[in-house]
Amino acid sequence: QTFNVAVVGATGAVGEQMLKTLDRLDFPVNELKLLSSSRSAGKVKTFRGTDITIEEAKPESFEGVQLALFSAGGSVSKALAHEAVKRGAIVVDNTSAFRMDENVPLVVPEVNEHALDKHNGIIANPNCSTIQMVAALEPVRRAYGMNKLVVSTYQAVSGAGADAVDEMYEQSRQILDDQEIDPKVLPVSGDKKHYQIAFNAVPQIDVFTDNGFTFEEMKMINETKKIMEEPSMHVAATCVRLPVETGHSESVYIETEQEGLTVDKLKDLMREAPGITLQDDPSSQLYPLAADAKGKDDIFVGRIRQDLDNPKGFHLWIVADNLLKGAALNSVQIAFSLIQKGLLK
Ligand code: 11C
Repeated sequence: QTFNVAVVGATGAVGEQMLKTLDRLDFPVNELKLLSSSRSAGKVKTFRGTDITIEEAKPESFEGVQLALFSAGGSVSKALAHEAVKRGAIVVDNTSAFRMDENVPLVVPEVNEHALDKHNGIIANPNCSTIQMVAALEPVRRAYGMNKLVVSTYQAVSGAGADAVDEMYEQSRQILDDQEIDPKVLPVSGDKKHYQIAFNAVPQIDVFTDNGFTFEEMKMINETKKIMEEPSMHVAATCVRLPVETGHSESVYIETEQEGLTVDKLKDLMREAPGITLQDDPSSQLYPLAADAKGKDDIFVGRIRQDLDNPKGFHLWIVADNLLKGAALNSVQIAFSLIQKGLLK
């Protein structure tokens, strides 16, 4: 069986990866519709040898569509996802628009594929930095329980979109050439102030919320509890942007509920986990690097250490391509899960 698929936001950094991922994973596409804002309508993209003209996304665009992959920003999803569902499509939404809605499953297939069974037309794809963390930690949580999770991120600029990537390269050149820089995009294009990203580390991703955490930090906290179905787990996050093009890195500290986990057992859990590659050998300086993770489907885990004061505490370094497992790949994996479960018709 093949399916009529729409990609909404086809020209964005994630949309671009969505097309490549559908193609290389042999997703059974009958007809592919590419949709976007009016700004990008009329552009042409090639999919499996066929040129497809991008159309402006409107409610009627979804007639006959069975699967709609949205990644054109929260406002587009809010305006059009329900319209797509009304017309019979299942929506996999890669924005934060519906993630915390209790009627919307928030899914990383390796962690909570079962949540798809209760979908009401919309399925949310989590935030990139959340996906790689929960997918790596779920095998530990299942085997030993988890009370506490504290994460600091080292996030790539492509998470903030193509304009942010351009800004990083332009600023780098300007600084090397002793020219003035004029930050306009990062840390958040819509916020009041903009800061240098080249040769810098910026502790703000997305806007601040009233409690002093940024929205990105709150996404990591709330989404993790929802996906792992652990509402009372203690989760804290500090999210930092670095001048890395693609590949989010995370320093994670966890405390298990039960005793008995060791570094060797944790490494075995990582070796056995789907979609995880263990890269951990201090004697040969082997550990995950963002530059190596770019373009790869797997999540890379290393620097695994037992805490020196708490035997139930462990430290890990988790790295993944934020545009692939963090976005496009996870969305396409959700779509495959829907097919496997007979939910996509
Ligand atoms: C970043 N994590 O790196 C963000 C990008 O809620 O899907 C993804 C935003 C989201 O800036």
